[in-house]
This record gives sequence, C-alpha cells and structure tokens, in this order.
Amino acid sequence: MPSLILVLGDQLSLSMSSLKDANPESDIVLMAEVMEEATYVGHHKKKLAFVFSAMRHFAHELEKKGFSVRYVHLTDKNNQGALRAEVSRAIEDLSDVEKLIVTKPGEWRLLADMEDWPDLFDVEVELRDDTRFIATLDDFSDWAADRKQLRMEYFYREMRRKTGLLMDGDEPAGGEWNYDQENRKRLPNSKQTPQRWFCEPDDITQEVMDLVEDQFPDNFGRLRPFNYGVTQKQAEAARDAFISDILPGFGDYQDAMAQEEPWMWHSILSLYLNVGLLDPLDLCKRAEAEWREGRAPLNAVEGFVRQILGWREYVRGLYWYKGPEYKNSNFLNAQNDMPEFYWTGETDMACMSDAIQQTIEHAYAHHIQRLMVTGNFALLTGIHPDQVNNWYMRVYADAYEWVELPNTHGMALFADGGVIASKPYAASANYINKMSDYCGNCRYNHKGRVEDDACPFNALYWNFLIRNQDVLQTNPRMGLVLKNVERLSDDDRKQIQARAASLMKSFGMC
Ligand code: FAD
Ligand code: DLZ
Repeated sequence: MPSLILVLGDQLSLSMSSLKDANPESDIVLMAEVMEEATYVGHHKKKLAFVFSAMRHFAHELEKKGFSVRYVHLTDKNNQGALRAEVSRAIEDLSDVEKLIVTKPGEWRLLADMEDWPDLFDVEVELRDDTRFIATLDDFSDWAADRKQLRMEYFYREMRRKTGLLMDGDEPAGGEWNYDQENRKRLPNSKQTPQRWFCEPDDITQEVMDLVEDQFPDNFGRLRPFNYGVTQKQAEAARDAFISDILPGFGDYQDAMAQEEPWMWHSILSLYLNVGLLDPLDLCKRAEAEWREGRAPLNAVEGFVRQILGWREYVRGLYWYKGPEYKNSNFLNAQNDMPEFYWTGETDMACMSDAIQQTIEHAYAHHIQRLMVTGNFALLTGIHPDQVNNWYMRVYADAYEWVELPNTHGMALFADGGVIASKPYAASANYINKMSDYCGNCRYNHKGRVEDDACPFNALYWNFLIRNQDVLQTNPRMGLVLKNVERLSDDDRKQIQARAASLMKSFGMC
C-alpha cells in the first residue's frame, strides 16, 4: 500500500513523525520547492539559499537510506508553484498512491490549507503531530488551562521537573531556577569575542545561490558570502564547536551588545533547530553534561537551557494555544509606518544601524538586538504590529511564524496586552548605553532628551509613556515609571512631544 510522504522545507529530520514508519521499498517521499512558500513573505536571500540547499541535501540523505524521493526543483518546467498542487500532481502521476502522510506544518496559514486536503484528494490524508519539540501541545494547554497568567518562568520550571534537566532530585541544580542576574555583564573593552564555526558552500549550495540570485534579485539581504551549514552533519559540527568553545562564556555576556560584533557568545543554532537539523532535547542534554562534568559554569548552562527548554518551547506552545487570531490584537493601538531605514540600515543611530546592517549581511541578529534595539524602537514609535511582524519574518534566517510571532507581537511590541511580557520592554538610551558600546560610537548624545543632538530613544521613550499612560496605568509593574511621567512639568511634556513628533517626521513615519 504505497504512501506519499510530504516533507516540508523545515521538516528536515530523519526522526520526523511522517517518516517514522515509512517503508523505503514502497513509499515515495515528496519534497517540493514552490513559489508559494518562497514568496508568502519575501524571505532574506540567505534564508532562501539555506532552506533550498538544506532541502536538496536532505533529499540526498533520504536517497542514501534507500527512499525514492520525488524532488521538485523551483524551476522545473511542470512545477505548479504550490504544495497543494504538487501533491495533487504527484498523486496523479504515481497513480497507485493510497495515502498521503504529512507532519503538521509550523504555521496556521499552511495548516488551514492542509485541513482542506482530505476533501481535495482521492486518497486518505493523515496529518501527524510534530514530535520534534520537548513539550507536546497538550502539555502546554494542560499547563495553561487554569492559569490567569501564562508566564514563561513557570512553564520553564515545569519543563525542568518534567525532563529532569538541571535538576538534583526535586530541586533546581545549584539551588536556584534562574541565574539571570549573573548574565547581564557589559562587554569590557579589552575582551575579545571568540572565533566561530562556519563552512564553505559546496556545489549544491553554489547552484542554489545562483538560483536565488536569479529568481529573487530584489529580496532583502546579502546572499554572498554564505557560510552557514546545510546538512545535519554540518549543523552538528556547529553545535559541537559552540558547546566546547563558546558555551562556557554564554551566560556572562548574554544581554550585552557590541559594535560590529554580531555573534558575541550566542550559539547561532536557531536556523538549524528550526528546520530540524538539530534536536532541542539532545542539545539541552549536551549543555547540561558540560556543567555536570565541570567544563562550563552553571550560569552559562542554565541560561542556554532556559532559552531552549523555556523560551523556545513556551512560544511554540503559546502560538498554537492562542490561535490564528493572536496576531490581530493591537493593544497599544500602534498605527505608524515603518521607516525606510529598517530596510537599509541607513540611520545615524549607531545601535539601529549596526543591528540592521548585520541583519542585511547575516540574516541574523542576536536576541538583545532584536528585542531592545529594533524591537524597542518599533514599540516606542508605535509601528503597526503587522508591519513589524512582516519585517521580522522577512529578515532572519530562523524566521517561522510559530516562533517569530510570539516574540515580536507579544514580547517586543506588547501588542497582546501582556500575555507574554508582564510589562512593555520599553527602554531609553540609558539601557542601550549600559549594555553596549554603541553610544560611544554614535553622533547622538545618549544623555540628552530633547536637544537636537539628543539620542532619539530618549524623547521617544518618554513620549511612549505619555502616550500610553492611561492604558498602562493598571499595570502593577509600570507604577514607578509612570510616577516619573506624572512628575513631568507641562513644559517638559510639550518639549518631549514636540521632539518626538519632529523625529518621527524626519524618519518619514507620519
Ligand atoms: P542563542 O542566544 O544562542 O539561544 C539559544 C537558542 O535558544 C536559540 O538558537 C533559539 O532556538 C532559542 N531561543 C532563544 N531565545 C528564544 C526566544 N525568545 N524564543 C524562542 N527561542 C529562543 N527566534 C527564532 O528562532 N526565530 C524567529 O523568527 C525569532 N524572532 C524573534 C523576534 C524578536 C522580536 C525577538 C525579540 C526574538 C526572536 N527570536 C526568534 C528569538 C531569539 O532572538 C533567537 O532565537 C536567537 O536570537 C537566535 O540566535 P541564537 O541561535 O544565536 O540564539
Ligand atoms: C521557508 C520555506 C521556503 C522558503 N520554501 C519552501 C519550499 O519551497 N517548500 C517547502 O516545502 N517549504 C519551504 N519553506 C518552509 C515552509 O515555508 C514551512 O514549512 C512553513 O512555513 C511551515 O512552517
């Protein structure tokens, strides 16, 4: 009874639920590069090259395991341009397919499409759960069901207990759940950041890069040089280099930023995790072993495990728990347009320019840049959440809606009114100066508020608080900050509002 097994571009694990009982002798695996997936948002050129090359390499791996793979290239003459249409064509061509098996996709958009497939095709359609996560969606909804607040911290503790990761019996390893207070060091001027693992593109990747340049010449981002891995083996090499050389320093500078230092001590593993080239639980166990064997300190290992076992699992659970309407909220009624410099990096704000330039170059920025620089600016200036979500989907190699949306809509923009964050992550230049060397390299004065050379983040920060004073009034964590707003004289308010308005105008936002 031959089955057709559809494997998507972010389902590149041999352990996929769709493949678990596959019979290489009779079943056919379908993989299709299609314009619909390549254009539903205009992905960064490096993301396109990464996904297509990783798909092609994975198809070869399957063939080596004895599978018959029907691989549809983007420019194949008969390519129908959409997954649905390629499944239909495969069923017609192969004639004896009795069943279609797919692991559920990572986005509501595509799941909604697939839910219509049983009516469209003359074969049985089986949609299987994605089992590559540490928590199931039922685990998350059981945890969330009776709670008023869905804070990541408590979900994370439950996951620690459930998996036994970094636990000594019933107690958290080292006696604390969280070592964040040790992980907020600024990078000293003399401190060198470590060398990173990268690799050279092979012939398949070179061919894919030509394809991307040819088919998507106007997409965002720089394609060459391309040095990310595209196979499981390469992703594992990147992982091993991180674990042995970088992880011990992961904690100390986790929240720090530095000019022209895109990587700091971050792992650069999200792109591999999100397409299935690495397994999240295995990664957490390897990190834990480094601490248990005395090769990495607890603040580093706990900080790293928290990102994966905590944040990554939590945002995935929340994305599916909250449903497709989650993205429609706009708690702060943000209505402004995104300034053009988000696409070019051409701004005199050193922090924004650096974060955007390296996003153009690498399809990567680390968490604090995404949250406290580009995200914070979008929050303060009230850019419409749809535009901000669209931007984050378009510019990062690791962007898939299940992980991008909660982080952007909830964490960075507070557009969900506090489902994820207990208060808006709004910050002035003071925070950026404390955590980076950007302000020392900037034409703006980080101490000024309304002067012509004052850092825009300052007037925009105060203007944000003034603008949202009423709606944030009932938030217990905003009390102290809003007290400062109340203390502003009328004249101060007017000056802040005038400076903010003039800045927004100069950015072409209103
Ligand atoms: P590290 O700092 O080394 O962290 C280790 C791993 O933990 C990451 O690889 C990632 O898998 C996981 N992780 C860390 N923080 C988060 C988080 N907040 N949510 C989920 N997983 C996390 N991450 C994505 O994978 N895709 C996105 O599209 C994405 N969009 C984001 C948008 C905004 C506005 C913000 C604030 C964060 C976003 N993140 C996203 C989360 C985080 O910034 C990235 O996972 C991280 O920067 C990837 O780099 P890294 O692998 O070096 O991470
Ligand atoms: C991201 C992506 C891209 C660019 N192209 C394809 C593709 O051509 N074929 C495919 O199967 N998957 C692709 N993907 C990944 C999908 O967009 C992803 O599976 C969905 O967004 C669900 O997460």
